[in-house]
Amino acid sequence: MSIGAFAQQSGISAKRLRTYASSGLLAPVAIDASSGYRYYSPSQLLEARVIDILRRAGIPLAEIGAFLHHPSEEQLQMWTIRVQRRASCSQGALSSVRQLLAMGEGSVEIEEGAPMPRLRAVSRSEQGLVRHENQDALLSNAHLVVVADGMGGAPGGGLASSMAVAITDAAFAMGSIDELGAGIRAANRAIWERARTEAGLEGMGTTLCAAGLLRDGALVVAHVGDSRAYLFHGQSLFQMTDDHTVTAELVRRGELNGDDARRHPHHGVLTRALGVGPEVVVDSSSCTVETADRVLLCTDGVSNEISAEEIRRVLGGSQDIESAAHQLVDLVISRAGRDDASVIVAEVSP
Ligand SMILES: [Mn+2]
Repeated sequence: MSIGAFAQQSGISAKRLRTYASSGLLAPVAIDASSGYRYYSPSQLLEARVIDILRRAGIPLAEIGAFLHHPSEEQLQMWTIRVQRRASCSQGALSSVRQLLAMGEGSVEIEEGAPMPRLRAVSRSEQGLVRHENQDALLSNAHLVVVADGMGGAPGGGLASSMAVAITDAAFAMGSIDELGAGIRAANRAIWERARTEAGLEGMGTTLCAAGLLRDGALVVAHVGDSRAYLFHGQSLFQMTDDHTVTAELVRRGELNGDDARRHPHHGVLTRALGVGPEVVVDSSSCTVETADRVLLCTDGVSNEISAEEIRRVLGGSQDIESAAHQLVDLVISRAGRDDASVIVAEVSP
């Protein structure tokens, strides 16, 4: 079928079909070498419909690509939770604006006695077998949890991760998601400056993953690299971060499946880290949380050894966060992982 006929049959414009193709989705079955005309097969109509419906639901094209390779009920569930959480965040924001406007000038203050949720956190970090120091750094307080996984050998790696968590902590005052992102960018610049001016520190860098509670009760997550944040709500586990690694990006584009990624020669190679350049792009997201929701931050020494399903079972099966943190790290140790392994398990409490 010509692209025009396919567009008519599928109800998707030719322009959008070209966009999908350039994103690695729904490639034409043939392209005429001389004219450049694209041809589609009628058997691609179903896939075209699925792609277009998911896109209209706000799912990024990269995630759609990975889903088409391995369609799963789990992924649909995760998207459902995400869509619900986005909607409730937006509704919350709109009703806050309504309240603020109704209260008028001078009302932009925290109500006295208004319940402000807190995080209660437990950290555990275990040194790996490869190095002589643990280069993971962790920080937790009532409103912020941060993990960072340093790289670049001693002493740079450990210094970079400690600088990253300290600067992020200093910048975050529960104000906004932008404040958290700005703190992480400030940490990036500080590490980069120090790495290029101080002897023996060149090449140091770090990942960073942070989750903070805002005054309005929203949870904001920001990260660079492959340290992860998960939200455990009800009995569902939702990964809130996408790894910035070569293989994870190939998987998101649908060019590699998860099993092959583990054996890929570039497995674990970061595409973003703090300290490697003057600027860094920070990914961030936010959601509403409820009392008893649990947040897990972990470094790749954990996520490389245990699966999301194992994490879900531990978080769902443990009485308290202390035992959850211990069980997670014990599980990693039982796999004889060679990397530093760190977790922070936090619980939202009133
Ligand atoms: Mn690591």
